[in-house]
Amino acid sequence: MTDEIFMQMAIDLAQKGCGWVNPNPMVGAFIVKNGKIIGRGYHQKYGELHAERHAIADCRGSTRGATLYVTLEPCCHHGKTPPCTDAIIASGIAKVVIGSIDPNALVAGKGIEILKNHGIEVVTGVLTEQCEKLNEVFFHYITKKTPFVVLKYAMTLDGKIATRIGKSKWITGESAREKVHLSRHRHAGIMVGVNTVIADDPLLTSRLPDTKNPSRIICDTHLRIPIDSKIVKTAREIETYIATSCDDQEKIEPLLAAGCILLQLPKKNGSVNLNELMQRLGEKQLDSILLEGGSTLNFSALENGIVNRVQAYIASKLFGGETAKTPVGGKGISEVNQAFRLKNREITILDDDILIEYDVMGG
Ligand code: AOF
Ligand code: ZN
Repeated sequence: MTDEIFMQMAIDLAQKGCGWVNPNPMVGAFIVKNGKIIGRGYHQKYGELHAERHAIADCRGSTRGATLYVTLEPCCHHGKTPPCTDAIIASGIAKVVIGSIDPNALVAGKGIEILKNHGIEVVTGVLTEQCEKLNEVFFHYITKKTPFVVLKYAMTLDGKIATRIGKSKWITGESAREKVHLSRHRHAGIMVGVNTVIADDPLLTSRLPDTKNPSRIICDTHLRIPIDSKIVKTAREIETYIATSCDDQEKIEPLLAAGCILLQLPKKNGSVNLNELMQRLGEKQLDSILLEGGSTLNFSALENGIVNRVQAYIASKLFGGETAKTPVGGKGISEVNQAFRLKNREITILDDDILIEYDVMGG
């Protein structure tokens, strides 16, 4: 029972690294001696000290004989920092309680083995499910090498994302919108289709204090993005990728001059190949993407199997209108058994609105 309490505290502490550590994992650690907490630490920023080293450095008094609680198996490789197993062994810690095994091939059980070989008692399986959930993005990215994609939309209770004349500000209330901005901070990238840029001229930034802006990815097969759009005008300050199949130098040059990064991709069914785009973004260390529409790109993303989660914000409003847009457009399916299947429902109430989240089966 005490093990679970300390592990839960380590999970909560790890979450402080959210949005700052990508594509590395969020990790939290507590060091306990004679039932008392003597040190704590978490992974704060990408490329900096790991949680275990922060916790050891935080200890007042001797760590000899103490127990380390850590949400992820300690690393045993020389990366940007030396192995945490070295620091644990040197500290005289007698017992290590681990939440989840590190799927990183450089670690993957080897960290545990090294600790055991040095006579340290290792306990695994404490709040494993919660620790895996904490790092579902990392677990996905380190094994698949492509970003974890979250398809997010806000719609009215009658399933519209805009009125019949295309007005969409605002569908949901303040709390839901705040959650979306926090979500932008958490994800490495935010992706939209060029039609959304043309229609709304968005900035796609996080408006909350102490948050970071995600890289922006615009799917623009024919390079139709307006050179005077807010996205292009701010491309020097915020990393901006334009994914395109167009090789017209006259269109490319002004975008490059404005600071955009062009990703040249082949076409698939008439638009940019999204599977290849995900590979390329993975190579650029983007571990997670918030896909914010529009409806054509949303369908295409589902059809190409790149979506891992759906986040649907449902507002306490009704718009009506035969032609008012819905979240997922495109060609659609013809038979019910062709539906994209969802599982693991989670519901959050946000004042008058509701957030429903699902995992995409096979995603
Ligand atoms: C972290 N923070 O607290 C722990 C990590 O490139 P490096 O040297 O920072 O190593 C990254 C790997 O280290 C990461 O993929 C994971 O396998 C392991 N553990 N990483 O960034 C931490 N404990
Ligand atoms: Zn480490």
